Amino acid sequence: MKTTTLISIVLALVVPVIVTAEVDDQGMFISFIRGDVDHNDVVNIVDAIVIIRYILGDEVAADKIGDCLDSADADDDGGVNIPDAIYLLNYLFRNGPPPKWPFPDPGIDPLPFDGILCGWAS
Ligand SMILES: [Ca+2]
Ligand SMILES: [Ca+2]
Repeated sequence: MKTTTLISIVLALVVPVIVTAEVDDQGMFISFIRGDVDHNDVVNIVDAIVIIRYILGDEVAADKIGDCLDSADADDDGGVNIPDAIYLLNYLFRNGPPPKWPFPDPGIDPLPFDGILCGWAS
């Protein structure tokens, strides 16, 4: 078997899995503001509280985040955890670094395949 044939077979098997895991024909990534967890166009202490409540399993907090878990990943490390809430609080009250892009204006995550998504809008 030629190397190019083998590469084609591997790509044919792998690429559709990646694509179907992240994109379907009905949706796309949606614009968001990182740190604006409750999607009211303002980043404030409520967003940090929503992150903490989400981590603790609060369903109301999960509903506020909706299908944009990426908005809660304030430090854009691909996970939502206590450091994200601390990151926001540090920004809000201790002159810490702002949430990673997209912030303060809405946008699409430049690295959308980090395991956390914001989408889909059809
Ligand atoms: Ca907010
Ligand atoms: Ca994070």
